[in-house]
Amino acid sequence: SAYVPDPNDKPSEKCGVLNVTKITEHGKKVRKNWTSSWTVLQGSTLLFAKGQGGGTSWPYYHSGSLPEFLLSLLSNWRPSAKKRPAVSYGCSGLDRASSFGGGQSKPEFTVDLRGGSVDWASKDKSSKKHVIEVKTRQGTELLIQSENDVLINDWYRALQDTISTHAWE
Ligand code: I3S
Repeated sequence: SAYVPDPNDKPSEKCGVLNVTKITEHGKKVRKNWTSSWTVLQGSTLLFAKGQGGGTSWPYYHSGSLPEFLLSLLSNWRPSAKKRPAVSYGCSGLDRASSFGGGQSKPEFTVDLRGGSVDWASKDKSSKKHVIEVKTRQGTELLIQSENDVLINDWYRALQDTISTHAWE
């Protein structure tokens, strides 16, 4: 039978530009590096992409050491990763082009939200307003922020929904 969209269905993905920084990686504190990032919530995965040009740069989008960065380059060159077109994830290319100046972008990093937590960040985490703190089961902590309070409230709700509907198996 043909697929009939249910008007009550929530969109399965959400995307937009947010300011983001890691604060912890593998349970270890890392230096903040606020970056404006194309952000996609797809299922239980939260993905951050560079805005323009694509590719991976060090140190701007990588809080690890140089050897770790080189390793990440290697793993990005797996044939399986190569086959995936750069535009296969995250809302439409148009959405990205209109809000982030176009160009192809590659995922910079992804986090699995299953079993994680989302909360408003306390004042000691950042001096910025509207800051969400995301903690993952893998020991990554992120701050995401927008000056737009409507937008950030939408993200807060979407992230909360994701965590409550995608259980950790
Ligand atoms: O938590 P911190 O250390 O006060 O975070 C600030 C720093 O990352 C700062 O850069 P330097 O490490 O070069 O000082 C950033 O410019 C600030 O934006 C960070 O604080 P906020 O409150 O904006 O998250």
